[in-house]
Amino acid sequence: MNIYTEIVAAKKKGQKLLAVLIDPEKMKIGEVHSFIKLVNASVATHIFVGGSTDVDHQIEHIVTEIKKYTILPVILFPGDFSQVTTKADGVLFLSLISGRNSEYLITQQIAAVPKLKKSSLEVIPTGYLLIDGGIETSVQRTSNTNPLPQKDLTQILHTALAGEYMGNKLIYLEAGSGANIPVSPAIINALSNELNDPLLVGGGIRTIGQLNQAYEAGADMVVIGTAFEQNTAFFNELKKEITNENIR
Ligand code: 1GP
Repeated sequence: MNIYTEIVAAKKKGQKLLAVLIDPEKMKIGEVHSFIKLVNASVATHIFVGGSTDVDHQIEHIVTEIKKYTILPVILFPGDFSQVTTKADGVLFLSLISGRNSEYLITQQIAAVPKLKKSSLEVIPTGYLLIDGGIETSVQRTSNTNPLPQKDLTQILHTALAGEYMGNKLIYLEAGSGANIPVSPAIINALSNELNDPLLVGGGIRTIGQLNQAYEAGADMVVIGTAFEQNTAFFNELKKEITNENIR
């Protein structure tokens, strides 16, 4: 499986992708099977696993359990290097380029190398931008960086383009898990017009309307966690009502 090649191919065809985010701190091992059954029956195309923290080091167990029940690509979305496990298919190798904390620009990346070297994980360099989602989110707290205000469109655009010029293969706009305000369609639109990289958008997307808005504005992949955690019926609602026929 080449995860990145498939994302690029979907973008070329205009197919939209949906990642379900599983936070290892919020899911118990015993809940994984039934949750993954719902994911498999839904329109989701990818599973992301990770969180700002994983105090009990559950991620490897959770990923191993997920892999038993699905053929969807399982991609790590790590809050720090300790969340890298060889049991997944790939890893978003994140650089928090909206921030100025060297810990999340290079230190954590170096710390991840010993595990990555020994693994067959597909490593996908990803420029990660934290955008103000209206509340202080855990990614903001943990990373100790300030989000970019949504009104600073030029700064957001230039940061994303710098991320692309630096060689990142994906650009990820993050309003933060549980954000009040998702990344605006205007920002998504401006970036998708200028970037070559596939564009991922997540944080605070809870409704079919918001999901469709993000796709229509140019998001190639939307990442949703909280809405599925809080209401598993959302999987079915999406299936019935999603207007975007291009989603797999
Ligand atoms: C993925 O952090 C988000 O980018 C997930 O956000 O939990 O608000 O869906 P939600």
